[in-house]
Parts: sequence; C-alpha cells; structure tokens
Amino acid sequence: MSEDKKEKAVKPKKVADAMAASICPATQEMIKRAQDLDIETVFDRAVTMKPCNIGMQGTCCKMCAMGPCRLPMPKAGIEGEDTRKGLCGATANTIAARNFARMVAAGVAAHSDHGRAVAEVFLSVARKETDDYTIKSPERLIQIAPHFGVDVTVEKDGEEVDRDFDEIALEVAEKALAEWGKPEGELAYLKRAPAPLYERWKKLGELPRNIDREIVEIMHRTTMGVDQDYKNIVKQCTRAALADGWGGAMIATDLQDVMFGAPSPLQSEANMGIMKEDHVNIIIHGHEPVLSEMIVAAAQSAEMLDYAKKKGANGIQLGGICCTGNEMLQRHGVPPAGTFLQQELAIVTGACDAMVVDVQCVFQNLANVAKCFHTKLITTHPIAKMEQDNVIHIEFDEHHALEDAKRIVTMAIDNFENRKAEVMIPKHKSVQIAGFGVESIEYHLGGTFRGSYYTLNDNIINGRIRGVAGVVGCNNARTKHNDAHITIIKELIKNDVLVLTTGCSAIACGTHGLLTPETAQVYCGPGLAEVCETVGIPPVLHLGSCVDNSRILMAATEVIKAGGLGNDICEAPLAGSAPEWMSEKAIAIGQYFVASGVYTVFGYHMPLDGAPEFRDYLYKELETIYGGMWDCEPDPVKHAQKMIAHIDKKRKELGIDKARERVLMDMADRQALEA
Ligand code: BF8
Repeated sequence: MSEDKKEKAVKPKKVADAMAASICPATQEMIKRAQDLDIETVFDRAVTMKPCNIGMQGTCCKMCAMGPCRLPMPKAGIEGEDTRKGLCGATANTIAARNFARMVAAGVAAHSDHGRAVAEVFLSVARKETDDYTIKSPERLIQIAPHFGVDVTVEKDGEEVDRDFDEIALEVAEKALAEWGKPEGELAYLKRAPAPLYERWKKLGELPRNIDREIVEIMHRTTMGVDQDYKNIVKQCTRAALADGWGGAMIATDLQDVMFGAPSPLQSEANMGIMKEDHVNIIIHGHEPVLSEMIVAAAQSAEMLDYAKKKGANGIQLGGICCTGNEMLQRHGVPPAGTFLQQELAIVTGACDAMVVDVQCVFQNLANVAKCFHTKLITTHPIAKMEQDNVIHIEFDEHHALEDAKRIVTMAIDNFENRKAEVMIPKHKSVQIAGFGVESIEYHLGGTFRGSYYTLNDNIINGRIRGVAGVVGCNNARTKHNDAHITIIKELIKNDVLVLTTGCSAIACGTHGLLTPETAQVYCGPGLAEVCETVGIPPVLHLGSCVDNSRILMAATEVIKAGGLGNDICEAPLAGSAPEWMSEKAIAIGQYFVASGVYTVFGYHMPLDGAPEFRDYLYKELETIYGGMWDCEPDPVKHAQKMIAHIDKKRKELGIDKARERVLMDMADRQALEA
C-alpha cells in the first residue's frame, strides 16, 4: 500500500461538533458521549451526508420511470425564457408543485390517520366495547356535538330537555368517523372558522369534501400526466390541508380531550435530566396518546410500582419524546425528555430501560443505538415496525389496552437490572408551566366572568401586546438544534409578541426555560411583561402536540369572534413560524395556516428555489387569494423581524398602530412617569 493510501485508511471518522450541533448542554454532552462510545447519531450523519442539491431545489421528478428527471437551476440563473423540462415536458413549476403537493398529502395523511385512530377508539368507547378508555370530559363532548350536527337536547312533553348522553356520544363518534369517507357534502368543522373565511374557501371551490378523498386526489393529480398547472395543484393542496387543520387534526384534538380530559395549566420539567438513575426509565416516543394514556395509567398503578420496588428500583420515571411527550405533559405533567433530535441520545444515557414507540418521527437508527445498550426498543403499532432483529413488537389494541400497557411496563421493569454501560444522565432540566388550551387562554386573560378573548384583544388594541405568533414544528439536523426556535421566540417576546407554541418547538421552549411566568421579566418587552405579570402566565404558551395546531386555529378564531381586530383571521395581527421544520407534516400545517389567512415563515430552506415562479406564487400571490402567504427566512432574527413587520402591517391596516406607538414610548420614560 502506498504511503498516501495508508494515510487515507487511518483518517479519523468525520463526526459532528457537539457545540455547533446544538445549543442544549444536555444534548452536547450526550453527542460527545455517543462519539466516545463510537455510536453514530443523526448529528454525525448530518456532517457526513450532504443533501441532494436538486432535491433541495424541489425540481427532481420521479413520478414515472422515464425519470428521475432533474431540472436544477443553472448557477448563473436563467435569462429569458425558462426552457427546462422533463422528458414529458413537465416544467420546473409543475415538478416543484407536484413535490410540494405530495408533501402536503403525506402530512395530511399522517395527522388525519392519527385522528382516525382516535375516532375509532372513541367509537369503541361510545359502543361500550372497552373499559380501559372512558369519557373524561363530557363538557367537551357537549361542546363539539353541535359542530357535527348532533343535537344535545330533545323535546319531551313540549319541553327542551337534555338528550341521553350515551346517545350523543354514539352519534358524535359515528359522524366524526364518517368525516374520513362520507360520499357527499363538506367537512363538518369548516363552519367553525370565521364566516368570511368559510365563504372565501367556498367561493374558491376549495371546501374539503372528506378527508381521505382530498389526499387521494392529490396523489391522482400529481401522478404522471395529470395536473400540469401549478396554480391548480395549489388549490388541491389547500383543500387537503384544510381537511387536516379543520378536519382530521382538529377532530383528533377534540376527541382526545373528550376521552383523556382537556389540558389545563400545570407545572412540570423538561430535558434529559428528568431521567432518574435509581428509577426504571420508560421513554414514550411517537404521536398517538391512545398508547401513552394507558402506559401512564399502568406506570402509576400500585401493582407496577410495587413490582418495580421488588426489582430494586425506587420508582418508575416516564419521559416523553416528540408529540407523545407533549400529550403526556399536557394532561398528566409527565416531563418530556427531549425533542425529535434527542431520541437517540435518551438511549445513550444508558438509563433508558425501554423506549416505546408508535408512529411518526421515529428514527430507524434507534434500533442500532439500542443494540449498544440494554434498552428494549418496543414498537406498538401495526403500521410501524422495524426490520432490525433487536426490536420487539407488542401490538397495542384498544380492546385490551391496559393489559398491553402493563406488559410493556413489566418488560421495562424486568430490564432495570440489565443496565450494562455506565449510566450517564445529563443534569440539565428546566421547570415549565404547560397545559394551555383555547379555554385556558380565555380564562387567564379573560377571567371567569368575561369568558371571552376580549381582554386579550383589548391588550392587543391598546398595544401592550403587539400581536400573536404561533411558533411550531420540528428540529432538523441540518440546523443547530433548538437555536432558531429559541432565538426567534426571544426576539418575538422582546417585541411584545405573545407566542403560542406546539410540537418540538414547545419542548425546546420548555428545555430552555421560556415556559415560566418569570421569563416575562427577563426577556419580554414592557407591554407583554406587564400583561404576563398581571395575569401570571408565561409569554410563551404551550398548546400541545402538532395535531393541536388546531388549537391555534381556534384561538385565532376566538380572537376574531371577540371583536375589534377585524372580521377574518387574515385581518388580525397574527403570524406563524416553523423555524427548524423537517417533516412533511409541517408543510401540511403551513398550507392550512396560509389558507386560513396567516403569514407563515419557515426557517432552514424550502424546496422551491429551482422553480422561482412557483416559489413567488406561494410567497407573494397567495396573499391576494387567502390573505396569508408562505415565506422562508433561515436567519432567526430576520425571520422574527419579518413576522413582526407583518404584525405591524396588520396593526396599521386596523388603525391601531398609534396606540402601540404610545406604549413603546420608552421604558425609562414609562418608569419616570410611574414615579
Ligand atoms: O408532529 S414537531 S419533529 S414530533 S413533526 Fe415530529 Fe416535527 Fe417534532 Fe410531532 Ni410535529
């Protein structure tokens, strides 16, 4: 072997720089530990594998076997006519729009199939086929029934009386489930939107008919040789996305609230430091609370706790990853151990006795990492298995759910004594207040007597609160973990923008200490700080998992209903953001936010640059159709500033910009005035 070749052979493996990969100290510690143990994680793969340049531009078409046809934008750009085309003649716009639409379809499918699973469990409850699940919030059921056209009262002897509750439950369950496949009509929940918004969708011919049909139609339209007009493709994107936000995801949120209870504010903690060396640690990862609810019940049972003690542990510590983490947090105060990018690292602690996963956002590499430790990796969902032979599949069935959950918890307890590697749990964790919902915002900002969003609106009108932003979504290993979430949110609250957060963004906020009322005094502008201090809320409100983005839509609707901030969502000083998005689900969410009138900025990049005309259609022209539009800004501070500029534009259009100028007078001046 030549000297050159020898040198090449011993070249050290390229790995991630932990400090550059994340702003979270626990994450940094665990990345380094994984590297010391020669265990590869997503952070390392992100530095060794470059993303495909043409895919990044959105202009690779693999819809037929004449391709993949690749239409990259030439480095020097295009002067004059754009003559790029695939073998069939598809333009860059058509190809990028098809790819975008298929992301919407996949995202809608994921959220809505989750919603369908919840609706099916609810039907079993309504039919009294299961004892493990019950109706914990009858009030919520009564609240949503009329939206499905289900009567909650009946006439008896000339008098209006309450209808039999079991009958209501059964009819709601059947009607909800029918939303996925009813042969005619439109989705029941669309009329919950402000009337002008509903009318706009109707005029545009974009009211979703049933959830499954809109997904199927995207797949049909985007297959070879069908819809070749990018504007027409976007219309179907809207119809499908609305079937998610105002359909499948909203039904998921509501029926989860009905069965598991509507969240209300509670205290908890966040980050990997919640794991305990002397406890059995069970990490639940995925999305459907149908599973996690039962694991919580099993892990809290005296039977399981006694068994854990018998096996030498001081208790059972549950922790969440991704949206299951949010679901368990919102309703039970179970602390999240981390976001999407921390899933492998929870195992790297050496203290994870079982990781239980269901659907979505689950790395296949978990199996490889688990192999290096004693961790039992358990898949539970029939549609989500793994090929590696160390993965255990315990299929979860709602008809004997608690039994399945106990089996899983028992397996974790039995595994406690098998810990091999030295345990190294990072110390870092933060206190957080989570568990907000549409009603709790109303309660905290409006009080029990007012019972409306009037006080929030009042504070927006008088300028103490500049506007409201929804900051949501994933982590992405191509960007610094949590950096954009935290930078953007700090910039927003510094400028008096109240933030509503969900998904991994919410976990990031909890991890970095932004979900406490005390945060207001440290990071907020004077107006927002004053409101938070008066009512005792954090300036960043945790509204739940990604399907709970429907709560943000309903909060925006409540703002419009309370009056004074326009007649439609697009008129109010609101903005949306997904700073570190990676999932197709984020694109579906973005599209329903935009189509509901919200200016929505994504971080990192959007796969649109190979088709500038299509990109401009999304970023500029959609505003003339929906009042909301897409945008992309990777720089976090500029990203927040764009949202603030939009909020200010809306304030000006509403004629409330002057009030804001008065409040912004200057902090020192204000203090002098008060003195
Ligand atoms: O649905 S935010 S990484 S966990 S996709 Fe996944 Fe993104 Fe996290 Fe929840 Ni949402």
